[in-house]
Amino acid sequence: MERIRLTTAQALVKFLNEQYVDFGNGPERFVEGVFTVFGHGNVLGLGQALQEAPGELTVYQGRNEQGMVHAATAFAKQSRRRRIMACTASVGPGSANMLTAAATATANQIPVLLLPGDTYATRQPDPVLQQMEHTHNLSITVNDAFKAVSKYWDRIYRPEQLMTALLNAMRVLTDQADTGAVTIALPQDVQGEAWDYPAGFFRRRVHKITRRLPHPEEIEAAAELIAGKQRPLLVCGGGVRYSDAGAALRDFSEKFAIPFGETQAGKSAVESSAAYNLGGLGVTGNGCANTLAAEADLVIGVGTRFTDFTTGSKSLFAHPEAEFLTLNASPYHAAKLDALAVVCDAAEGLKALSAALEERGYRSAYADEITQAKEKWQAERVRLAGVEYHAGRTAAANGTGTRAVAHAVASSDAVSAVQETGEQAAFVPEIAGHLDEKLPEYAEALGTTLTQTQVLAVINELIPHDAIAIGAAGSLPGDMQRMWESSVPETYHMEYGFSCMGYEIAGALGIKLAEPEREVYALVGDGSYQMMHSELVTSLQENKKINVILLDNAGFGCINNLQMEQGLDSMATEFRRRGKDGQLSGELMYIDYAASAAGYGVNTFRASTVEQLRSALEEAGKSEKSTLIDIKVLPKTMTHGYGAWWHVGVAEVSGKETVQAAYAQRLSGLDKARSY
Ligand SMILES: Cc1ncc(C[n+]2csc(CCOP(=O)(O)OP(=O)(O)O)c2C)c(N)n1
Ligand SMILES: [Mg+2]
Repeated sequence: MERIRLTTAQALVKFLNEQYVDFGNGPERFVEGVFTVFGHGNVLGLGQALQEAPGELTVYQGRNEQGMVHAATAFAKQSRRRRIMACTASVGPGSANMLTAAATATANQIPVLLLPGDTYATRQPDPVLQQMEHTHNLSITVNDAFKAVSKYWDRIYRPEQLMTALLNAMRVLTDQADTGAVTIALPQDVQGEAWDYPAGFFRRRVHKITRRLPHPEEIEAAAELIAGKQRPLLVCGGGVRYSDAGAALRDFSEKFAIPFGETQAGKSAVESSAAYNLGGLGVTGNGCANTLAAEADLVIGVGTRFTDFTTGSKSLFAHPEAEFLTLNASPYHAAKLDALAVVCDAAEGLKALSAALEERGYRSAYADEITQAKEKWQAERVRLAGVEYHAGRTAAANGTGTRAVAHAVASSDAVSAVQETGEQAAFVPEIAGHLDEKLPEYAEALGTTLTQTQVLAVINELIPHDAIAIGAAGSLPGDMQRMWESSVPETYHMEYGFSCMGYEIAGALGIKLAEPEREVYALVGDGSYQMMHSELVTSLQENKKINVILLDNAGFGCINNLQMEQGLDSMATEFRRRGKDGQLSGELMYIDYAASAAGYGVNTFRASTVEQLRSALEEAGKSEKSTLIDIKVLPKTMTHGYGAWWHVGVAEVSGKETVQAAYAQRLSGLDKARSY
C-alpha cells in the first residue's frame, strides 16, 4: 500500500482539498478556504501546512475569532450549506472566542469546521501559556467547552486518529438533517507530528447529497388529514430554502389555495408578492399571517423548527381543532407539536403530497379572507412606512401602496407627504404614554426625527432588489420580518436561531465571499455594532464591499421595550451616562459611528433626515469599497407585536404593581398556550 509521510496538519489540509459535494448538479468543491487568527497554538503546525501546501484553499485573516466564524457561517448559510469554510484559532482565548459563533452555527444548523489549537498531548511543557488547569482532571481543556455547541467533537492525540475524525466530520458537515459546527481540537504538538498516511485516504471524495424521499404511507396519511380540513396554513421554514423548494411551495400553495407564513429562516424562499405569501409569522410576524394562523384548522410546517417566535410560545395556532403536519428532513423536528410527521426533503415531500391531493381534487375553503387580511396588513405597512415624528408628535402619512409611500417619504417634499392624522401612531402601546414626553429629548439628543419603520421602508425601496439584506439581533429582525419585501428569492439572510449580536457585519462579509457579484447590506443596531464590527476591516483587506446600515437609537432598544412592557422601569438598556443619582439615568450618549468607521477607511455617511438617507444610499451604492451609513433614529419607533404572545420570565413576586400585572398576564397567556 502506498503511503505518504505527512504531519497531522498537512494531512488535514490535503484531505480538505479533496472534498466535493454533489447536490445533483455534479461535483462542487466543498471547502472554500480557511479563516485564521494565528497564535502559538496553530501558527507552526496548521500554519506551516497552510503556508507550504494550501492546495486550493484560500487563507483569510480574521480579526476576532468569533467574527471570522460568523463570516464562515454566513458563507455556508448563503451557499445553502453547499460550501463551507474552516476556521482555525490558537489555544486558550483564541479558541474560546470561537465558542459563541460555534453555538450560532449549530443553533441555525449551518455547517462550519472549527480547528482550535489545543494544549500539549505529551503534557511536557504544562502548563503551556493559556492552559487552564483542572486539578481534578488533567484531560480537560478549554476546547471541551465546544462539546456543548458542536454537532461533532473530537480531539486528535495521535496523527492516525485524524482519519476517522475527518470522515466523521464530513458525515456531519454534509448531513441535511442534523448539521452544525464540527470541532476538531488539535493539540499543538500533534499538529506537527508525522505519520505514514495511506494514499487512499486522500483520494477525491464526492459526497453525494441525496434527497430523502417521503414514505408513501406517510404521504397518504398526510393527504387524508389535509382533505378533512378547511383552513390549512403552511409554515415556510429555512428547510425550504436549503432544499431549493421555494417554487414547489409556491406552486403547492396556489394549486390548493393554502396560504403560507414565513419564518425568519424561510423568508425569501418565495417572493413576498406571491398570492398566498402572508409574510412573517409569529412573535415578529405581521397582523395578516398571525390572524390567519389563529384561525387555521391545520398547520403544515415545512422545514421549520417551530421555535417560540414562530409558534408564539405555542399559543398562536389557537383554533380549538388545530392539528399539525410536518415535512422535515429531521425526524426530531418533524415530531414537534405532536405532529403527523413526514420525514423527507421539502421539495420531494411537496411533490408527493401535491400528487396525493390532486387525486383527491382538494382545495381549501378560504373565500376572500386571504386577500382581505393581506390588504389590511398592507395598509398598516403603509402607515408604518410613513410614520414621521412631526411637530412634537407622531403622525401617519396616507398613501395608496407601500412603495408609493416610500417614494413620497423618500422625496424632498417628504414633509408635505406627512399628514397629521390626529390619532396617536404609537409603536409600543404600553409605552405610548411616555412617547410624547420622551420624544423631544430623543430628537434633541440624537438630532433626528427619523423613525425606524420609515427608514426601513426607504431602504427596502431604494437598494437593488437583488441585494442581500442581513440581520440578527435587536429590534431590526422583527421590523424586517414584518416590513421587508423580498422581491427576489434568497435576498433575506436573518440569523434568528441564536439571534447573536455581532453576526451582522461579520456575516455580511461571509455573504459577500459567497456572492461577490451582489450588493450586501448589513442592518445593525447601535448596540450590536458596538459589540462587534471588526470584520469590517477584513472586508477592506479582501476588497469585498459590504454596506453597513447602522440604526442608532441610543440603546438596547428591544430589550428596553421588553423591560418596560413587563412592568419594570428602564435600567441599563438605554445608553445613558451615569447621572447624579448614581444610576445610569443621565443624558443619552451621542456617538459618531461614522467617524469610528471612517478611521478604518470605510466610506461613511450620516443620515438624520430622509433626504440624507436617500442620497447616502445612492452614494453607498456607487462606492467601490465598504460603506457605513450612520442613521440616527428615534428610540421606540420600531414596530410592536401583532397578536402573538411570547412567554417571558416575569417575576412571580414583586413589590411593583406593574410587575404583578405582567405576571398575571403571563399566567393567562400560558393558560391559552399548548403545553407540548
Ligand atoms: C451576543 C448577544 N448578547 C445579548 C443579546 C440579548 N440582546 C438581544 S437584542 C439586544 C439589544 C440590541 O441592541 P441594538 O443592536 O442597538 O438593537 P435595538 O434593539 O436597539 O434595535 C440584546 C442585548 C443577544 N441577542 N446577543
Ligand atoms: Mg439600539
